[in-house]
Amino acid sequence: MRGTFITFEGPEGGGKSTHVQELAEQLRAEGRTVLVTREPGGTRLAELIRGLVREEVDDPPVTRSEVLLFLAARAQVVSQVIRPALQRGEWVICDRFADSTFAYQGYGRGVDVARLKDLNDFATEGLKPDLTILLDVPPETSRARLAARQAATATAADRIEQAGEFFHRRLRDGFLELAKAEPSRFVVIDSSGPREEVSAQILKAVHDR
Ligand code: Z5A
Repeated sequence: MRGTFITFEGPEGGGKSTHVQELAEQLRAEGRTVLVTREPGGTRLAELIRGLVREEVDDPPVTRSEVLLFLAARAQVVSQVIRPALQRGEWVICDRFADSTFAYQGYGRGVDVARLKDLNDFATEGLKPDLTILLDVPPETSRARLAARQAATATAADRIEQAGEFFHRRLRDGFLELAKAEPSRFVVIDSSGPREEVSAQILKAVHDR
């Protein structure tokens, strides 16, 4: 028996972490067994990789290393966490997945997206989400939300958040292009509105599918 695999994608500050938790609670309230995980992360090794790719250092990973680090983290979480849960028939909700590699390293950093798709298939053994919710926000909203959160929590922007305006515009356009190419898998939701409205649209999209 196979479970249901839902991923959340989009630029930073789109509300993925917020809405992943809310959707999980709503589905649990309907009596479903839900496993929540995130990328990069979700296993010991993948969480270590998360720290490595985000830290601001003098010798940051070159783009090829960055790709391989994200894919190594994905291979771990897919084989140790996501596939076993799907095989148990559970619902799995993942905060970011393969489309983040295509958007950030492909559209953002300029790596050939077709090549990334091949490498990603190797890492995931071809696992694809049943539904991908793209929480779309313009870069201005993204920046404003992150600045507010950083001020509230006294934290600094990480290495990837610090990439320039042009990078962030390219990756947002990249996400929208990925969604356009696979309309049966993606639902695009404007996440710049009030949180309750976004949450209701997400639940409706899940029920509709
Ligand atoms: N990355 C990559 O390059 N390649 C890959 O293959 C993968 C990832 C898998 C992961 O960092 C980084 O790795 C990420 C992509 C890259 N790069 N960056 N930068 P992360 O997981 O820490 O970062 P994130 O995924 O971008 O998450 P985030 O910054 O925490 O954003 P979010 O999860 O989308 O949003 P949130 O935390 O739920 O909300 C942000 C704030 O906005 C928060 O204060 C909320 O209370 C507020 N919020 C949320 N919704 C609303 C609404 N509707 N109105 C007002 N305020 C709201």
